[in-house]
Amino acid sequence: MLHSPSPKRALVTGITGQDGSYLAEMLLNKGYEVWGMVRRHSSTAYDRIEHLLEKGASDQGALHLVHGDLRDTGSLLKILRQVRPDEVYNLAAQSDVKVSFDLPEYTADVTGLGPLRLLESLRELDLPSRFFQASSSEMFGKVQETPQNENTPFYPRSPYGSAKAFAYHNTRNYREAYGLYAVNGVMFNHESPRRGDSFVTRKITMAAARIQHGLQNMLLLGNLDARRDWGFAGDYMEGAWMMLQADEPSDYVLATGESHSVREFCEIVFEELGQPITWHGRGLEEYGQAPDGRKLIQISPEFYRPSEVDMLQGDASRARELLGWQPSVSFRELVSMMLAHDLELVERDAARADVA
Ligand code: NAP
Ligand code: G4F
Repeated sequence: MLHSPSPKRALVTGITGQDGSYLAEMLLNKGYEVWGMVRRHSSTAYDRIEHLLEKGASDQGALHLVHGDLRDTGSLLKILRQVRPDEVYNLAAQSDVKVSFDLPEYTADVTGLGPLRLLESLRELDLPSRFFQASSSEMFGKVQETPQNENTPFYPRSPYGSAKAFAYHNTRNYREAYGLYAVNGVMFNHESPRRGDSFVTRKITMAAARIQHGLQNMLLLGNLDARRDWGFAGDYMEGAWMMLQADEPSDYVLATGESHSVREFCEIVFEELGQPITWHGRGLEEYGQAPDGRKLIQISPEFYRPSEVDMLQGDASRARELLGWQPSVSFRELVSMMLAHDLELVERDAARADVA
C-alpha cells in the first residue's frame, strides 16, 4: 500500500498579524500543517485568522495555535520541541516604528532579542528547521544609495530599525557559524486590507471611507513627503516561502522598485472618491482641501518622528533572478483594493448601526 508523505510542518510567529494571516492562508492551501504562536490577550485577538480556524476553511492543511512569546525563551523551547517544524517563519515583532521611539527597550527586547532567542533555541535543540526572519527596509534608514539592494549599508533611524539590524546580523551569523538554514527577507513596506490601522496607508483609506460616509470630518497626518516602496502583503509572503524552498540559504530584498509619497497616496484615494485634493499653505500649516472647500487633511506634529526615513526604494532583482519572485499588485491596484475594502467595511458598520 502506498502512503502519502506526511505534510510539511510550519511554525509561524506573529500569525495574528497582517503577514501571519496571509502566510498561514498560503501554507494551508499548500497542504502544510501550520502551527501559529499566539500571545495571551485579555480578549481574543484572532480577527485576521478567524476564517482559518473555522473547520474546513482550508481544503488541505490544518491550523493549530500554541501560546508563546518572543520574550520568553522557555515558551520558545517548549513549542519547538513539541512542533519540530520543518520551517519557522519569524514574523512576530513590535513592528510600529513610531511606537519604538516611545518603547525603545521593549522594542529591542521583542524585535531584536526575540529572533536571537529563536535562533539559539533551534541551535540548542539541534533541529534542522529552516528559519525565515522578517527583516525590514527600515534598516536602510538614512539611505546610502538608491535603489537599496542586498549590498546597501544599513543606517537605521529608529529603535525599531536598530533592533531589526541586530536580528538581521544574528540570522546571518547563525547561518555562517552553525550552518543553520537561516535567511533574511529584507522586506520593503507591504500593505493590504488587513494592515494595522496605525500605519499610514490604512489610516488614510479608513479615514477617507469614514469621511465619505460623513462619520469623520478630517484626517490628521505627519510627514506628507515621506516616500515608501509599497507592495501587497500577500506577494511578500509568497517570497518568504520561496526563500525557504531554495537549495542554498541566502538573504533577499523584496520590493516593487517604485517609490511614492504619502501625499501621492492621499491624492489617489480622494481622487477615487471624486474629491480631488488641492494643497494649500506650507509646513505645519499645510492642508488638503476638497473641491467644495472642506478641509480634508491637516498636518499634526504628533505624527512626526524624532528622526525620519525620508525615502525607500528597493531593488529586488536578486529575488527575481534567483527565486523567480515578482510582485503581482501595482501601487494603484493596492490603493484601490484597500479603499474598496474600507468603504465596504464602513458601509457594513453603518448598516448594522441603522438596524440596532
Ligand atoms: P503586525 O501586523 O504588527 O503583526 C505583528 C505580530 O507580532 C502580531 O501577530 C503580534 O501579536 C505579534 N507579536 C508582537 N509582539 C510579540 C511577542 N512579544 N511575542 C510573540 N508575538 C508577538 O506586523 P506585520 O505587518 O504583519 O509584519 C510582520 C513582520 O514583518 C514583523 O516582524 C515586521 O516587523 C516585519 N516587516 C513588516 C513590513 C511591513 O511593511 N508590513 C515590512 C518589513 C518587515 P498580537 O496580535 O498578539 O499583537
Ligand atoms: O506606515 P508607516 O507607519 O510605516 P513605516 O514607518 O515605513 O514602517 C513600516 O514599514 C517598515 C518597512 O520599511 C516595517 F519594517 C515596519 O514594521 C512598518 O510596517 O509610515 C510610513 C511613512 C513614515 O515616513 C511616516 O512618517 O508615513 C509617514 N507618515 C505621515 N503621516 C505617517 C503619518 N505614518 C503614520 N503611521 N501615521 C501618520 O499619520
